[in-house]
Amino acid sequence: MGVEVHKELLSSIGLDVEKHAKMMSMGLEAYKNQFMSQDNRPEGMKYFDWFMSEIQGERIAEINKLRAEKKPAVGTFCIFVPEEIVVGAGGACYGLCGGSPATIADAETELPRNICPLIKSAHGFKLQRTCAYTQSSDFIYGETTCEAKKKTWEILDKHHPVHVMNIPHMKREKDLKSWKEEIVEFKEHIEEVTGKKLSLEEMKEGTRIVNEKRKALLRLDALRGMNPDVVPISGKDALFVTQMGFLDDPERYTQKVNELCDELEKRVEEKISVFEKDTPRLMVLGTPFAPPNWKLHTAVETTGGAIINEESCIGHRYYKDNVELENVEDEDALMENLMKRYSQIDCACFTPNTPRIDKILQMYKDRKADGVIYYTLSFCHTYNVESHLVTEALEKEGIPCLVIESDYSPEDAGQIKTRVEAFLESLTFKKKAAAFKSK
Ligand code: BJ8
Repeated sequence: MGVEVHKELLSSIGLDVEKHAKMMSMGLEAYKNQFMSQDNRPEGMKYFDWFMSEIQGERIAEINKLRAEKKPAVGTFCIFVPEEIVVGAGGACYGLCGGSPATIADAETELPRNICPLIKSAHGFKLQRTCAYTQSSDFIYGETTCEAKKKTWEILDKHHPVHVMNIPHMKREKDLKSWKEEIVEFKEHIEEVTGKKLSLEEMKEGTRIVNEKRKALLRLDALRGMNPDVVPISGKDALFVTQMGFLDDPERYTQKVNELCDELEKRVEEKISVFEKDTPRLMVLGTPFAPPNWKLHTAVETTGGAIINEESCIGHRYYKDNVELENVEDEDALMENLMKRYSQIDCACFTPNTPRIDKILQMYKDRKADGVIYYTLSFCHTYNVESHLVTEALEKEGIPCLVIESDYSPEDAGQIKTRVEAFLESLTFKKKAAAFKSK
């Protein structure tokens, strides 16, 4: 199994097979060291370990089988993609590689140095032809969320077809109206790719499947973060499970996440925690963690902290809302409900974006967290600027916060660890002082 078995297929989609194999073996090694070495992992992680070994092998074969049946394959870097429509058409909608420093130097031959590493990494994967997902895509879904992304699509389109959806930056009535039109246009684009009209029933079925996936993830989120005395799974494992939700077949994935959650429920009942009692519980806020970006989670959880939630697009922002299906009798009603669901995403590209701040404060209280880390990728202006408003609100509530800006290079890993260490120490001190006071 793995990439070796699928060498012929990988080369037929234009992948640089040799370079790809080297990168995969490094990725698998990193996974082994950082994930499989953790103690007391839930049994249910075995499926995800297997999936990691087949991430660019068996799963790519599945996607290409769908393509051979004229089903769409759509790659994306953003959660604004109406994946329900792709799934409804029987296709695959997945996140593309964009979390590795190994492709950045190549990307910088076409893109400026001082833009966010996610965009450069993704662009570099296309230039190097080392992401089997990108190579398998009928088209890449682009959106107009940030300046760097929307200009990169014009350059990326020279190498691979890109369909750009205009995401408004405000949520007034006229903006929402145009958003709905964009979703209709996306659906028409899928129909062009497949050469077949999509029925309402197909789209409703796609919506049902994706709703179930998000429900399973929300269940995982609650199990890992809402029980103050027990953390039944490490933050790193929970992050990895969430990351794989952007790649795996949605129905199989939902089943596996629910199986994992059944096991975690038992662990909570039996008080089986992967962290010692009184380990500081941290929420992470900010920009997405595209795999293999595990730097922050590794730093926190090898330093004595537990990450109990990601307020991020590879995290709570992705699965917090579902699409209403009740009483949907025609296509217009479904498009309206899709628009309503997607416009609840509180990405920092919107102005104003106050619901995000209210949500963060509520999440903090619900999870009885001890502190937060506001994480932004370097040169992500929207999240970086918004951190001012978020930290101001946190400060008012007396919530301890550490702000970290980082890229994908391993160079600042030591420095991050030191800052996290100092932060955790201050939280532990605070906790002890509070316990002493209440005696
Ligand atoms: S909905 S957060 S996935 S846009 S980190 S590329 S914003 S400069 S990833 Fe995002 Fe969609 Fe919003 Fe989520 Fe630009 Fe910032 Fe880079 Fe970003």
